[in-house]
Amino acid sequence: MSEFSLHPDTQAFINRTHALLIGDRRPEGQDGRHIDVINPATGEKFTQVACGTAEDIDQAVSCARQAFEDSAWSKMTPVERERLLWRFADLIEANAQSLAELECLDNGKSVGIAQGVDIQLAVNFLRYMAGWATKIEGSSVQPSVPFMPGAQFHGYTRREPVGVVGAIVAWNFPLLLACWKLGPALATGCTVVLKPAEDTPLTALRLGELALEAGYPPGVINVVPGLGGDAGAALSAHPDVDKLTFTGSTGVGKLIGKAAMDQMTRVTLELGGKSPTIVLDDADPQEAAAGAANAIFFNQGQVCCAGSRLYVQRKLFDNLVADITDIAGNIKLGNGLDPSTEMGPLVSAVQQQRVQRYIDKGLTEGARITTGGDSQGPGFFVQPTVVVDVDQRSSLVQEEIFGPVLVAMPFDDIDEAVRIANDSQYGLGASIWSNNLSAVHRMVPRIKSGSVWVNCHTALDPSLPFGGFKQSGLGREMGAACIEHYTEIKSVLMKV
Ligand code: TXE
Repeated sequence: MSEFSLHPDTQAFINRTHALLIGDRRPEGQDGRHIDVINPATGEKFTQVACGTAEDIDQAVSCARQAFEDSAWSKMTPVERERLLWRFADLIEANAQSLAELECLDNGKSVGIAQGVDIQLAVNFLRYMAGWATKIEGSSVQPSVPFMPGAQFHGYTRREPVGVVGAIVAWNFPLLLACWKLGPALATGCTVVLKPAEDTPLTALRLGELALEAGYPPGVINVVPGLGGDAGAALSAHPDVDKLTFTGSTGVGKLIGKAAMDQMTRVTLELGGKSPTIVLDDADPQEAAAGAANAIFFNQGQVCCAGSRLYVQRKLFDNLVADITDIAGNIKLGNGLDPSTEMGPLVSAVQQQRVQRYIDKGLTEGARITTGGDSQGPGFFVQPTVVVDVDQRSSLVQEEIFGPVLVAMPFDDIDEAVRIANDSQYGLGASIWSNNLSAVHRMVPRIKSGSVWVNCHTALDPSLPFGGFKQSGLGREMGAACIEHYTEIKSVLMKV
């Protein structure tokens, strides 16, 4: 299929037919339709997967419900759940090369990034969550009930798995995002129906197979690729789903949130962003330039917390923009299967066109490009682009572009930096580049975002919760915080 050789497991996987995974069955979608899987580096179809429908979702949910109630899973001890999660993580690690190649073919990112970042983060996270399986605790209290004088009580709380989880994920980190949902669900004893994005269904299906191989009872993890408006909407409106967890656009997140509220389904939403990178004038200029470039160009800018707005204190502005322009201009674009590639294509023609439209609109509004600005093919490539002379209220600065486009603006003092950094409907991440500890500590509480990084950007650790303020979402992934989102709390009061 290309001049690059693939691991035999990757080739074998591609050559197979890709049905849905419901329990341990592999049905075709009810209406027999398929989703073409396109290699973003070439624009060519290289395989196809079954396209699940609302009826398939219904079957998967009922399978997940049965598995949730079946003693093979519901009576499994926390220690056994911990061991299973470790086994699952070990299997992912053992298959890292082929999973990384599948991610590359499906999403466009380089094999090196897929293996070293996506898969490594996923494995670390699953192992971190495995530890939580044995540490889910309630608390005991000393109740006194005023209208029952003299009575003695034993009061305590329990945390119980929320039940059947509907997980809908985006295409920018297909395997990692799926694991962010699977980890807490499996640690707490939930079951899952996972709907991957239509652009990137492969690693989700492979994860489902590896979960069965690890020893999860059939039905604990079900994978139904399908279209958002059909399978996705059916999963979000399903009355027998207890919790929805979503990563994707803010627009779709709101639809899912509304559907969830109609059924009182628990919901966590990890949505869009327009995260600021703020460079103070005492920062190490070289580190800040490399960091700011990586903050936006990593994963082709298709990162929810990408540092897409760069604010630089005026003294440093011109030099820093020149350095980033230089870095961006030297990034080697190419097929992610080529080890020398530094940046792959965007995920789809739709995304490529969307990003290009933003750049073109910016130009008509008077913005100036210091490097990049064009798309190229074959494949869905967009050059790393740096834009200056932009207005803070323009669409380039206010809207999520989700591509390798950096807008850079100067500021004069910290108050201005905080004000323009917070001048966004989003609040997912922000980074501050400075060696002035006191300035950093004064800024951190004033930044309205779920994560603040200092002298780094998009640095993730499983123990730190990740999620958004404002329109960037509801709830948190990772850390102890996510356990709360996958459990219900029950209060027990016993008169003794
Ligand atoms: O996302 P969608 P799209 C942003 C980014 C990007 C834009 C469009 O700006 O350019 O969104 O991307 C499923 N009910 N982000 O259209 O539609 C869909 O099948 C239920 C940022 O690809 O949000 C897929 O599985 N589900 C974001 C998932 O939602 C529905 C990452 C995400 O797709 C649905 C991705 C519906 N009605 C895009 N419609 C981030 N910040 O990480 C779609 N889906």
